[in-house]
Amino acid sequence: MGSAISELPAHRTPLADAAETGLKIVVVGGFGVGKTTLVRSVSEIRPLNTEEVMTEAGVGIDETSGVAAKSTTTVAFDFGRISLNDTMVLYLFGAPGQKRFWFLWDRLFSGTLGAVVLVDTRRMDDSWYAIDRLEHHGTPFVVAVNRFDDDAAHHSLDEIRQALALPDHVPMIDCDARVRQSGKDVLITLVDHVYTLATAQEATP
Ligand SMILES: Nc1nc2c(ncn2[C@@H]2O[C@H](COP(=O)(O)OP(=O)(O)OP(=O)(O)O)[C@@H](O)[C@H]2O)c(=O)[nH]1
Ligand SMILES: [Mg+2]
Repeated sequence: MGSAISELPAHRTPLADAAETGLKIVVVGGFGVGKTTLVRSVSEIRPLNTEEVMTEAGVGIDETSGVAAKSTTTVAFDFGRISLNDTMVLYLFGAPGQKRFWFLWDRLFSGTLGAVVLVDTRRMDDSWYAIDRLEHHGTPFVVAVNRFDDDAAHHSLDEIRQALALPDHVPMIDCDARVRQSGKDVLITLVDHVYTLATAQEATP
């Protein structure tokens, strides 16, 4: 089904007239794992970002360990759009990663078809909250490992699955959030997963 995703220019593509099914996807994960970057790289419209510059006032509050080069942070959410085919459109919501904004998450999940949990293996603990909330809501999700260049450890997906205690049925995929095709592959994995779950449910008497 993934191959149906149309190749569209990166910005300001008008929504097709035939578009009738909008599917909401959220991108969650810890602080600075690349959620905004992913929404930006795959969106076919200029994405809405609510980025604020991190200032001295955030020292001691914003957790910048491991992401020293980061200068902005999401304070509400990111919003982008990608067309799966002529009729189906994904609406992407990137969640804010910092703990002080996590109260927004539960509302963001309402009406969500599925979620991408972005993981930075250098700061794996930050992924727990996202996985916990999604399991609580019963939202289908996939785990995408955003490989940063300076991650020397380079854990395998199996090792990461074990570390996160993820059941076998949760799909995992490597990605580079900066690369459009890589981000699209993540979304295709999620949509395929949701589709498989839905057909399995239909088959159950
Ligand atoms: N090297 C490398 N840098 C990345 C990658 N993905 C994101 N970045 C950079 O990492 C920084 C953090 O990315 P963001 O997209 O702002 O992270 P976020 O998850 O939205 O952060 P919050 O909203 O503050 O939680 C940015 O400077 C990105 O350019 C990646 O795959 N590799
Ligand atoms: Mg962000």
